[in-house]
Amino acid sequence: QFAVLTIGDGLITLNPHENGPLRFVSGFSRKVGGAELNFAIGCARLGLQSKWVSRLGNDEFGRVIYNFARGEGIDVSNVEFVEGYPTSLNFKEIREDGSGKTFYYRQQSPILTLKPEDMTKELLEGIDMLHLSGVFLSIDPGNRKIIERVLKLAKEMSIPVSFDPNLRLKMWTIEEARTTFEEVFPYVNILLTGLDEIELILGESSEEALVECAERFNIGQFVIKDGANGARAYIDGNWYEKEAFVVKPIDTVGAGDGFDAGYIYAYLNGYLPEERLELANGVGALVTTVSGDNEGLPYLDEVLPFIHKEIVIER
Ligand code: KDG
Repeated sequence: QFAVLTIGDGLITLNPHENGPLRFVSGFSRKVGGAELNFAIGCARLGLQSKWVSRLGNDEFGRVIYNFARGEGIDVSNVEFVEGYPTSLNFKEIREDGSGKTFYYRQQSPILTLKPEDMTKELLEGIDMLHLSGVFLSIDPGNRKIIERVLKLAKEMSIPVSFDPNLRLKMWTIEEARTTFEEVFPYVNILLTGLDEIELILGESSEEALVECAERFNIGQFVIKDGANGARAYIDGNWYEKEAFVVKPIDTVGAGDGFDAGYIYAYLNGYLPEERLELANGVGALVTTVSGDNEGLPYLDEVLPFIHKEIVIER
């Protein structure tokens, strides 16, 4: 199978036992999250080889995340435990419609110890897609050097790059994000972005503005996720569109990461543009039906019958 590589913080994610404002919630379930890790899990479940580069605290929670990732079949040979940096936490607030809010405790994330020198040719050997996200970049300005190095290596080695801006305005300002994305976009082959976030990044989200951005940075596949309204993509001069699947969402956090995994799986396996959007929509939809960032990520034999509306008899 094809191999993907991603880099990012792993978090202990605390899912609330009740919906509504966090200040009234007293019970939480300890789960695992992190945008790039969710992506890596999504890819592994679909059957891709999935490598995740990270740093974890040398503590109980670090072990939880490591064992979880390993249990999902992710290549964790580039995940290290570091002293003096506690594993990051994320408390989630969930509203009645399933949408979520994050409250981070990650000021001293273990991933601050990752260095540009950790990005090597050897790390990228055999990789078919390098997937990066704005979350990692938002953690520390120093991470730009790491991303610059891995992007240059990927270019040298002709490895395509997918990127999800994953704009987190609790982590950095829109100005910082914009300046950083200007540096990253020229390396990106596949951009996977939410409609609302690209509107914040570009200041508008008209079709002309999206095409202008795709052309300015020479982004071959410019994919727009719009949740329950479906997804669109501008690919080599043409627009493609696919409606969303109707589900009853209970926790939408992580749906975008699932969408990305579905899209990249489909692209690597030669699916046509509309089929890529369809699989990605299917993965994203299924994520929202289960509590937790990644528990709902489907295996291939779950998502295919779902998107083709096949009846699965279980008895
Ligand atoms: O996409 C899901 C993420 O938002 C969540 O897992 C936490 O990585 C995370 C982040 O920093 O937002």
